[in-house]
Amino acid sequence: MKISPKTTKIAVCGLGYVGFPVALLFAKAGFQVTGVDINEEKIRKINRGGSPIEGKEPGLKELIGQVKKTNRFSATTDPEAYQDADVIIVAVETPVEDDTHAPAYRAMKAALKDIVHNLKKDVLIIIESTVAPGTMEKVVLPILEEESGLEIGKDIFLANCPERLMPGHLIENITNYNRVIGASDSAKGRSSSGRQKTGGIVKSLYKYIVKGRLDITSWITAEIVKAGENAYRDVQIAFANEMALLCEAMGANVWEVRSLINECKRRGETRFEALRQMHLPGAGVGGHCIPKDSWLLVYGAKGLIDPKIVPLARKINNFMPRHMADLLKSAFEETGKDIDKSKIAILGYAYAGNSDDSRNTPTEDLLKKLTDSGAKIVIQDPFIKKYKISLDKALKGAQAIVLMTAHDQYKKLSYNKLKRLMKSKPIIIDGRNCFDKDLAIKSGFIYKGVGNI
Ligand code: SAJ
Repeated sequence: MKISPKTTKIAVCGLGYVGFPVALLFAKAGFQVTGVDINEEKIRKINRGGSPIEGKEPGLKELIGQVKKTNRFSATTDPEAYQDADVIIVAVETPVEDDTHAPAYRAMKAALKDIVHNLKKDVLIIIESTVAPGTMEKVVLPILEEESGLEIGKDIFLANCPERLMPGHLIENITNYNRVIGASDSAKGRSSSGRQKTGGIVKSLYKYIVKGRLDITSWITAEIVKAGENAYRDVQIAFANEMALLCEAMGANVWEVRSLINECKRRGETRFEALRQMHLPGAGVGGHCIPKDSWLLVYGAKGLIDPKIVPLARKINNFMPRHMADLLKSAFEETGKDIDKSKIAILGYAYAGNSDDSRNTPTEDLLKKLTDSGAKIVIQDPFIKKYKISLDKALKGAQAIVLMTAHDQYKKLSYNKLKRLMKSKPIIIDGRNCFDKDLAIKSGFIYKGVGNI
């Protein structure tokens, strides 16, 4: 297969935070691209020139405008659109079950079924979704081969190239992040030459939108790298959160501790191994990736080994929203006021700052913890339609602020204005170090921050 914008037709399955910008970038690069998604409202919005992504996404609006002029991109709910494609990129969600943490591949399997029933020979299928190690061989390949009667590596080609992007930085991340391409030409004989052939084709395709390095390896290695890099981040964050709890217990400020730990180096030190990068403690870890990719990683080794640190990191990070509720309760005790007669303003429902993405948001875990408190809870978030109320309205008559998300809007609040809006002895529980503790206390607030009480 020779990749060229003039001849190669691309279909992108799943038009979310990954699929939508990827489809647009390939269309901008000159390819004819069809987006396929089951959500009719989203399809209508996209074909009207709109975006399914509400949060701040630098360059996305301009990119939509540029591509619209080319007529090289359209979206549909009809899986027959795959019949015309030479390359099919799959970017659907891959959550895990809440109880067992096993992969929940409903969307993935449904997408593969739609694809396999509209497949022509010599098609290249690329999985961008993050999956548990072993999924390409044990889930994706069997669905494609058994239902089509075609053979991977001979009649159709299969690779994985896990996405590496964050809401709020989508286009920049796709363009500049190095990427890993997993290619194996058949389950039977994973010949390195086969890998290079398919891997080479995928590389020649991604070169049109990715300026970062493109490394070719096997399916399983690419699966482990992606789930692993997110588990690595989760473990780093868990260490920061445990440090915060330790600092609270020992009466130190974790932010001062963190900056001094990260300064533990020689002057002018550049050697990577000598540098420390303690992550940010906070109110919890949300999003579609970090909270579940750790479980995808350990699922891959299910029954083979019993990992310790990755599940423990999940436990520590899942505890943080509950810790926010505990800080709030202890602050109320200091005021001598009853939480059940009070209004509490929760600032931030999205899982990350300046994003509209609320998947696995830590705010939900905080709400669960506060449901029996009897307090009147108001949620404010400038990016989430349901909670788009004015800050003044949210804070008027509130006894406490619980800050869960580091939106820019919350970083410039005036303490005098807050005092005017809120009840006497007002409380600030700061889950993202957005407030200045000393200034808040000087202004008459009871302030408790994660790692800084
Ligand atoms: N968080 C902390 N402390 C930190 C960093 C993050 O508490 O030091 C929290 C955030 O507030 C958020 C959650 O963790 O609730 C996840 O934040 P994130 O910055 O990791 O954002 P994601 O999940 O959108 O992006 C991650 C990134 N993975 C890595 O950096 C290894 C991104 O590169 C991946 O592409 C993305 O997962 C993904 O799609 O897998």
